[in-house]
Amino acid sequence: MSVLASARRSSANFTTARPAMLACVAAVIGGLAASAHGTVTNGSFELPVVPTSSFATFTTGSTSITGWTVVGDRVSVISGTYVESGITFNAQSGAQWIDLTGPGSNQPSNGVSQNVATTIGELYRISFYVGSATENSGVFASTVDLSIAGGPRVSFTNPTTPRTTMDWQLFTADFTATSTLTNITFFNGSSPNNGLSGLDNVTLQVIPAPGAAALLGLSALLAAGRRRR
Ligand SMILES: [Ca+2]
Repeated sequence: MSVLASARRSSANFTTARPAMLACVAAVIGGLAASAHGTVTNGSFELPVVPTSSFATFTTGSTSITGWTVVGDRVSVISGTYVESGITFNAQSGAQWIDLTGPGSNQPSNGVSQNVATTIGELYRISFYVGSATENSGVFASTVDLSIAGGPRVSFTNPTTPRTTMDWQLFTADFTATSTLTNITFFNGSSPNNGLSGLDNVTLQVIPAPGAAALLGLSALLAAGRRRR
């Protein structure tokens, strides 16, 4: 168990600590719930707002992390100003990120899951950042696993491990939707003795079909030709 994981066990569960703030967050959730087709809700893990320079832990089945359902044992949303052993565990985007290891747990089944609206037959690209750092022996190169539509877990490891801050590396995965709702689930892919599986800034975009892209290119050429004439 890592130092990071040990420290986080002492944190109070946020869901019982900040009712007023939760009410405020709920209002924001109302807006996000109507997210557009092909978008990831709360992909930057900015909700719920956790205490500055600290973190909040959410257990299995929880839907308190807006848009996501916690799977496995538990996970933590971390403030980007959280500091431990000289490392500032900064967010890649916004003020917060998520550690999928779960404090004091580190189970490979830990993660978060979301169903996104998709169009059957369309090609999508999911993009996300994996955060890594080095802290004594308990935090090292971090791995996030991704399963799309219940498919096999694919591992994404960021090998860059600074000692004073986190490095964030962008990864992408493409898939063709086979349903009007596609499940995306991120799991803790780090080894059990690693207290870090950092994830932030999950986004989804439609990749135009080759035919559509060619037509767009042709339109641009025709427009340019008209301008020259
Ligand atoms: Ca974020």
